[in-house]
Amino acid sequence: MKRALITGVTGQDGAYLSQFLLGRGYEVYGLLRRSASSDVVAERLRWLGIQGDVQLIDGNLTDMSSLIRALQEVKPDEVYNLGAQSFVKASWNQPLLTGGVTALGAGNLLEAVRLICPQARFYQASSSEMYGKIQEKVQDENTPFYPRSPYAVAKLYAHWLTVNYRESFGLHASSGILFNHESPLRGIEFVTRKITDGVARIKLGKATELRMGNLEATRDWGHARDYVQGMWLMLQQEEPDDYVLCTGRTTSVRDFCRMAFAHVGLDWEQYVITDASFLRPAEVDVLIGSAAKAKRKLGWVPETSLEQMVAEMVEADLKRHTDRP
Ligand code: NDP
Ligand code: GDR
Repeated sequence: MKRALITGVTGQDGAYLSQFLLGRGYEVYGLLRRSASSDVVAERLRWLGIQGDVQLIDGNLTDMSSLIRALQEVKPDEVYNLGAQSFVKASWNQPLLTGGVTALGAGNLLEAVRLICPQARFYQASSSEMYGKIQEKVQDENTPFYPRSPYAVAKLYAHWLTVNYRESFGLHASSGILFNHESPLRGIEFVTRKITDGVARIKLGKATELRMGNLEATRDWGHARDYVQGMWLMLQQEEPDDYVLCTGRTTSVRDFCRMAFAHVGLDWEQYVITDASFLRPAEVDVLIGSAAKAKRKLGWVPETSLEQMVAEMVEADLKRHTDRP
């Protein structure tokens, strides 16, 4: 039986990846950072009905000793580094914490893997945010990076360190440059979930408006369930490498609003209000990727359409608000 250690196991991707790996017969271990709200910490694993199947180990990406201990205990075949301060907007308010967790945390983990279990295969959660200020119409593995936030700068450090540890020490370390992916388990602060939650509240009479930032930004949105399979596929290859995962379709925040409100028969323009407090000091205007390499080498293609995902997310939020009045 293979053993996997996942950092960020309590997040959206950690939950879906755990479910996927358990389905493949893996023993799944997740790094859990200490929190005062420990009752809600495994909420996403609970949502998927797998909270009892994932073995949680205390640790923090900023505490190298805890990573060493976790690796010694688990002896993993595969390590997935999904842990991060992942909310772009918050990274301007907490740039150093973001660097500490998202950049140096990855460094801590790579170094711990090198020392404790250099045979383990390593996955780094890189991001399309690294492209930032777009210089090419469609982004792929060869597109130059131009990060536009402290978060993206931190991700770039972790990305290059992953490449460097592969080239310097021969680690089987791969980096997935993933474009935005969403689901009913997406954090509420991210735009898609904020919208579907807002739609559900308005539909059920619990709110009358939805305050939003930049409606013109466009993103290449896929479903997290599809993307975690791509992560796993990267680690099954003989040679480590870097891969873009995306859908190849871009949609504006405005159109996402339109689709989500339309799903419950409402006109978004009656409810959405723009509010400058949700704007960012610097914006990533457009993202649209090409996953041609992942398709060719991994046989990976996303299965869920944007329309299906919007419907799934709105329905899940309607249910949440109906179940919890
Ligand atoms: P989430 O924000 O949902 O999850 C982040 C996870 O990181 C949580 O489990 C969180 O734990 C954990 N974490 C935060 N700080 C630490 C720390 N100091 N030590 C250990 N763990 C920590 O992110 P997603 O699931 O959406 O994304 C997974 C990864 O993929 C992230 O690295 C993200 O930056 C990256 N990514 C995401 C994309 C997306 O569209 N979703 C696209 C590209 C990259 P806790 O529950 O305690 O807060
Ligand atoms: P992003 O995701 O920054 O792309 O990072 P987010 O959903 O936060 O923003 C997407 C776009 O929507 C615009 N926007 C708003 N965003 C939020 N959160 N709230 C609003 O009210 C709002 N109004 C408009 C934003 O300005 C932006 O243009 C996500 C994270 O998961 C990262 O960790 C990951 O690396 C990237 O996706 C790929």
